Amino acid sequence: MGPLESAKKVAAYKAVDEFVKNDSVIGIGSGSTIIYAVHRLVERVKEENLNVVCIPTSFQARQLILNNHLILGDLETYPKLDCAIDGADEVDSDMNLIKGGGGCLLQEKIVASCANQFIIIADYTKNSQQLGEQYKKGIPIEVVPMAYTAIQKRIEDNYGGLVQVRMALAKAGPVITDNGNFILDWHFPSGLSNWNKINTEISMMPGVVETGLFIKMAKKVFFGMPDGSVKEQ
Ligand code: ABF
Repeated sequence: MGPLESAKKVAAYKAVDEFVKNDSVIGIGSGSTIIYAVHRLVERVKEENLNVVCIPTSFQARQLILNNHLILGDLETYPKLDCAIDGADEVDSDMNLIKGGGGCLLQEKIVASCANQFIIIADYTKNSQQLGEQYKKGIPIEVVPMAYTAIQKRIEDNYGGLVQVRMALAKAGPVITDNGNFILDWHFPSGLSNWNKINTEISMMPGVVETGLFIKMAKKVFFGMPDGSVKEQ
């Protein structure tokens, strides 16, 4: 296993060991780092006979839960979670996150908002002073398809930068989210900092379903470091 994968693994294992308790309801995020968290959860369920209900944040997370024979729940039955564990694309020094590189931001944010504790697991490449310092793919914004051009132009006019529709791999058409929407990726100009205000303004634009800006939602971030240690923020 290379240093990046090892870093994801140590962060995920530490988060699961610290935050998952018996008789709890846990949100399961999306991406590659969460896979290690699920592996650790499976180990603990077997070793400690833990009773844990898992709430998915995406089709991928649902498959992960089912394939690992964990207990699958949903927000209708469990609207209050003890904890949600998820990855991130970037974390700044104020605990602002960019999420949604994998396209699952909407359900991730809904599940995180229902959790008493929202915990982020990430490798060292996600650790930034300011958003945009490490992550170069922009801020994902999930939009209703008919509104995408209007929102694209409004964001560019209001804040600058470039807003692109996320295209499927073969570029045959736009990526469609688990919720039937498009994703815009906003390559924002440097120098922006008032993310709380910007997030509120963009969220208010008709047709915007959700942004990939997670502002001060995370209680704790575990960064796996290249030397095998875990840095906590
Ligand atoms: C999800 O997966 C996202 O919000 C984020 O885009 C991504 C992180 O993936 P990885 O763990 O593969 O870096 O949590």
